[in-house]
Amino acid sequence: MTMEDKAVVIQELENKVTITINRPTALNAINHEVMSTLHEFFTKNYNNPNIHGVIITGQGQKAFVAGADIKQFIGATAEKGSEVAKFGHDTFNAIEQFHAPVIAAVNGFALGGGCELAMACHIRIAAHNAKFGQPEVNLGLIPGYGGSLRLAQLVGKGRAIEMLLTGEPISADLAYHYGLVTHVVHEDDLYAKAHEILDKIVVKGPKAITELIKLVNMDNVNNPTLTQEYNIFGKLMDSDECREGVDAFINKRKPDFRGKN
Ligand code: CO8
Repeated sequence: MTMEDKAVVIQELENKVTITINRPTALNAINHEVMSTLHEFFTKNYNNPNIHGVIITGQGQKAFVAGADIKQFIGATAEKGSEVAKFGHDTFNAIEQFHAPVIAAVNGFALGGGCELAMACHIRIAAHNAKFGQPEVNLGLIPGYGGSLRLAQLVGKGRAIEMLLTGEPISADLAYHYGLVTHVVHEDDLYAKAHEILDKIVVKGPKAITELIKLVNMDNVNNPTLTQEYNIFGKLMDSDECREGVDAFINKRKPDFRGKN
């Protein structure tokens, strides 16, 4: 298997790791291979002193990550749905609690699980063409990787609930205005900006950096909203509403949710 065939490409240079989600034909949607590679990296390397910082991005010009792979939702039971969502939670919690800074360099669509991946990172920066959203309601679903909690934490409850209930994406500029990202730059400058931020952090005391990351994210350890979310996600996945939403997405038509349960 060449590097180009891998769903996630991990490169290390001078103690900084770049993780690229590499499924551009599916807009970098998160399948099992993507999630298990992220899980392995962030759990195995926790406290690895040789890793001073991480940048996560998506391959290509169009997407950071357009969500979980919807094509894998077909035929899922409630139990399987909760199990897959919980594995995503474990992975994103490991990112949030990582000992070194993790920056999301958002280079296009960050939707559903993609927005949730960005929100699990410590810092988010965006290219001008980035779009953020939690469109799960279009599928008769809710976020399954922590979005119900982290979006409200980052943008406030009022903005979060409008984004969650309408499923409408927002532009990079609005995301900046909401505080969801801290910088919006030209596409060509995105990685330079991510490195510039990391370079400011990696020269600081690493123990202090780790303790700050833990303190800022302490409320999310065993947070009940997170545990409820993956159970409810599973339950909704095994519903006619979700089957209609997924079928509509795959067949490129508008869903008709009325009368479904
Ligand atoms: N999953 C699978 N395939 C995808 C996804 C996705 N999330 N997003 C895009 N693709 C595929 C399309 O099906 C299409 O494939 P094909 O060429 O074979 O038809 C290809 O990528 C290109 O996409 P489009 O042709 O649709 O490109 P457009 O520019 O017309 O539209 C959009 C781009 C607006 C991003 C559109 O693709 C879209 O709406 N995608 C879905 C976005 C979405 O709903 N994301 C949320 C998914 S649910 C989720 O993330 C829940 C997280 C918790 C999961 C818990 C575990 C089970």
